[in-house]
Amino acid sequence: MVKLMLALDVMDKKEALKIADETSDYVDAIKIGYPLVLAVGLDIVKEIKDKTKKEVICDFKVADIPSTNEKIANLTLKYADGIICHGFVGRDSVKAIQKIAKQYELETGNKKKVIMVTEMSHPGAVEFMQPIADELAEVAKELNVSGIVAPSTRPERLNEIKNIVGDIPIISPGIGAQGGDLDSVLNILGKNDYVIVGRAIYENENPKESAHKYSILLNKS
Ligand code: BMP
Repeated sequence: MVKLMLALDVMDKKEALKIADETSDYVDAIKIGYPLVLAVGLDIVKEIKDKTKKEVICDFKVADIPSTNEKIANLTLKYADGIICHGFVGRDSVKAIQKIAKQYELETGNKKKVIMVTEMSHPGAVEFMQPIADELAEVAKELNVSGIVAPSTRPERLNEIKNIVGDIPIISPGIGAQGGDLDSVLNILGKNDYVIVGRAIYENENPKESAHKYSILLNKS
């Protein structure tokens, strides 16, 4: 069974907590990014974790020099279970985040995930990212990151990237609002992988029902 990660890109605290709470029976993890954190502050990570007891991943697509990446990772991983970063900035920048994740793991005993983007799901990703995505996937494997991001909007590319990264878990956006074909994606992904769904759940008039529907579809995989 492929897992479900809710992309909680709403920008209101009450709404975020309500949706997180009412969908929590059906989602395996919650992804929080700039829209919510810039709107209401980083404390929302802890609040959502406390309320749902779910894994919370911060999607900050960190892409800076190693010393700045370290600072961002330090602030983020205090409460978040994982952080998403870019790999195109170079191995040293990713390793800086992995170093902080390791420190937190040693201090707290809790696993902290460092997830690296390979190819993005939007049309513009074919311009600059797709040509280097296979190499990024090789780097992800070499660095033994905890997960990679790869697109559900291009199942053929998802498959190629999966073949490169092997057993590194994939978190894959593009199902729902971006029009990705769930059946094709479920033929590729496995039990350690996640499908990310955002708007199709939180913009639905009944987010709980929508999350339930996706969980049933994924259960059949
Ligand atoms: P939605 O299901 O509403 O399209 O949301 C997808 C989520 O995944 C958003 O949070 C977006 O920022 C993120 N995302 C993406 O869509 N494509 C990528 O390549 C990488 C992402 O993190």
